[in-house]
Amino acid sequence: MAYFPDVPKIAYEGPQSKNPLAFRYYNPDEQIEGRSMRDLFRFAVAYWHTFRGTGSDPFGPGTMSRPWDDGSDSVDNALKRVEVAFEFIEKLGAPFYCFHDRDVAPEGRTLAESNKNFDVIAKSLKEHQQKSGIKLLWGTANLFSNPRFMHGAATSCNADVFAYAAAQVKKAIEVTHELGGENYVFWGGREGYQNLYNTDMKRELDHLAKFMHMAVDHAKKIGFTGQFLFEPKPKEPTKHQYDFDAAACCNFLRGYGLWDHVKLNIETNHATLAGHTMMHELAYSSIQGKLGSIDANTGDLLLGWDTDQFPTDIYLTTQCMLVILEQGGLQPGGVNFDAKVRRESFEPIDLFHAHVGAMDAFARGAKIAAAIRKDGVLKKFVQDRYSSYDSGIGQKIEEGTVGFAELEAYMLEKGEISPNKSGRQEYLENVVNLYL
Ligand code: XLS
Ligand code: NI
Ligand code: NI
Repeated sequence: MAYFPDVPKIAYEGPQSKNPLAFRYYNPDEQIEGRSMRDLFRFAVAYWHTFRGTGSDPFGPGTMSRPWDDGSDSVDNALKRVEVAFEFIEKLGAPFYCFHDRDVAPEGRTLAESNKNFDVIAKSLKEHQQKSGIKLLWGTANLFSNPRFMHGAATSCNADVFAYAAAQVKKAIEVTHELGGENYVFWGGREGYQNLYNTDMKRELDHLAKFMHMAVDHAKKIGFTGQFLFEPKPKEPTKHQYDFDAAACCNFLRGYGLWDHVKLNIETNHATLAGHTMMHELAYSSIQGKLGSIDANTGDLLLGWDTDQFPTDIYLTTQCMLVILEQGGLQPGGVNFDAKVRRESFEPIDLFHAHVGAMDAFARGAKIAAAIRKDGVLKKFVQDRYSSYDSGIGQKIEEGTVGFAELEAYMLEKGEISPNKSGRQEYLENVVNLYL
């Protein structure tokens, strides 16, 4: 049975095409800097938004028309959704998908029943993966929807909640492993706090680290060699999330001995909520050797929450790809669309338009970034800008062969600095525009 009977397999038709159900830039076999677009992006469809999103908001219930979905949280309905999901992903031509345990399988009345439901769905997911060749980029666990997680999961004040979350993550890692998942993501659903009057921050942070160590240990025990990823987000749902931004996450991983085990999954909308650009968060993670994967979406700069929109802005995707190409790709991570169609875009076809446009935006951004990199314009400028450190006193500073005393002697003798040069920001912004 076809759930999207009017949608053919999405094909690459080139930039002149006006067909909304065709790629104009994403051409999976085309090479960018020695890698096919398929392998460079490793695009993934987010199960939660695309197959579970209802379009509800604080002012009203869902709006989505999903003719295949009976609206129940039954195993049968979940099994049918797997069919829908794989038809969608196959027609789209995305090589990967991502899920939370509770997106794919319904929560049961007990943990045992939830695990059983998850196994039933995992079996079907595996069969569909084998048939289609679509792979799992990452799995994760939903440790935030159920009311038991009101105070958080690993950072809950209730030790039983920590134990429950551990059991859930244990199972989620096992299923991710069974499905050949290449990464496992921690996003701290409610790992943060609202008010310090009732919060022992030190204990909560210690517990979060303990939890992640347990996950790493369990992965080792079962032979899961996928990459663990920590996803920064500064607020929402809690006022202070412990995973605020890339720098805070790096500090946490370093301080708690998790550095060698965990990288970061960087999301655009979270970056902007933290007051950063996506490019800043990507570059910061990358220079730390911690850029593992991205959640490719975008926020709305006029709204202060996680609107999770599909990325269509070519400036944004160009900036993302400048950093991603510089570090030689994201593998074993990828580009996951943690994005949802607007509540007003309620028809199934909107899901295709959204994903096709986002994949194209990334492909176009990559081509632009590759052209900028080929000409070396930005790189050369930056190299020149710091060239005073390539020889003379600068070189000695970088090598660590001088201290304050030598620098004072140097400056006393020289008297005044060599003149500063312009940062040329406006010129460089114009240069980037030449490539768009
Ligand atoms: C929520 C997060 C979430 C993670 C996966 O804001 O982006 O969707 O990506 O738990
Ligand atoms: Ni995300
Ligand atoms: Ni998000």
